[in-house]
Amino acid sequence: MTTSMTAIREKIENGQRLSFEDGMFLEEQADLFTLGELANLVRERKNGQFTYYNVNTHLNPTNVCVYRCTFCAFRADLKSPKGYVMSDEQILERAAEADARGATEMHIVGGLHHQLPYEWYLNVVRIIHEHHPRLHLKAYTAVEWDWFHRLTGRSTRDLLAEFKEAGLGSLPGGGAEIFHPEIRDQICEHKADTEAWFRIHREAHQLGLRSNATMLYGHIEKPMHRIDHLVRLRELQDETGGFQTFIPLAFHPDNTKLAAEHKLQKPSVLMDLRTMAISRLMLDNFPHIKAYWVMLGIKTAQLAQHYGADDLDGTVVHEKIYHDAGSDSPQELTVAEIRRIIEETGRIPVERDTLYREVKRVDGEWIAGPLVGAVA
Ligand code: V47
Ligand code: SF4
Repeated sequence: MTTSMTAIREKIENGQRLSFEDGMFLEEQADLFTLGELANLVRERKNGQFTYYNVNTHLNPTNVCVYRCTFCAFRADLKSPKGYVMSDEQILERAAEADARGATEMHIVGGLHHQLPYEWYLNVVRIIHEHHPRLHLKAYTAVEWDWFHRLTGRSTRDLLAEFKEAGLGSLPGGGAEIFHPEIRDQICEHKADTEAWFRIHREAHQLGLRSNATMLYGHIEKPMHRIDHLVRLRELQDETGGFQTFIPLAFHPDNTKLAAEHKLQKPSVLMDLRTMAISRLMLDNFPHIKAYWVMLGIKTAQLAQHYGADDLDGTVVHEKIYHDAGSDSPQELTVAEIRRIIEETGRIPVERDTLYREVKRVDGEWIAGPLVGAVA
């Protein structure tokens, strides 16, 4: 073991922050087992033996999108036969189905349609909240909020406040991709830039809305772009404390321009686990790290529970973004399956709601209370 690894280990054991250079060392020189051991130490310090999941569903109200992110297999052109826009009836049917199944959360994201007005997106949240107030609406990424600003000329703070009134519960972590301009300009040139992404999450936190953060890895980015991404997130978290979970998203290459142009394959399981562990180690102020099973596959998501992750996401019904890009994970998991998957890893399954309160179920009803575990 080199001096630098010894110094890094000492910092982690003493709960001290790792520097950018430490992160680069971990990326370039640490072996997988050491990364796993150290990430697990932090994971157990923060969340004990618990692994969290929720009962949720996805809603992608439209896939028609003005942007052309080169990694995206989900979007459709305005006139494409693949394009769709859901009607109010279809949206409410999905929400009713979720509510009847006992879902606590709807995760709502989609394309930025060429012709739909701002009010259409607001209406999605408003009608679901009016008919199903128990569903927590985790809706619209920073890219969508930036688009609403472009549509209306209004400030994103004002728009977030209006949506909060209409029933918005929190923001998902998408649209982050890779913040460093060397990469961002190549994979999603026109959509919300890094500054806008951070400003919108800061505003959401200041309005009392929690949010998540993601990183799309395993394509053309280099280690320094990943570490830069994590350090930037850590800085906003120092300022607001509003992030709940970080979700590393592995690039899925099928049907994407990015993979075709650069001849890219799916990242290996080794890269998935290394990225999970390094994220846990660098993001010392994030309470949770999520191994999103839809993206990683169930086996890697299980392994990840020993490489820093403490969350699996949810039952996830109707997922489209990853399945369009070649994910061979199932469309949904039952609660019994998700609990078994967690128990097989030796962890204790805990159902949480979106805000990480523990969910208790009695006779088909549920209530959310304080979280078990030692979240620091
Ligand atoms: O921003 C799109 C990614 C994100 C591909 O907040 C792709 O709890 C890989 O952010 N290969 C949207 N990734 C999904 C997202 C998310 C997922 C789960 C939980 C949460 C949360 C948020 O999906 C996009 C983009 O980074 N993405 N296409 C692809 N081919
Ligand atoms: Fe549009 Fe989102 Fe796909 Fe980019 S990732 S093309 S913004 S749907």
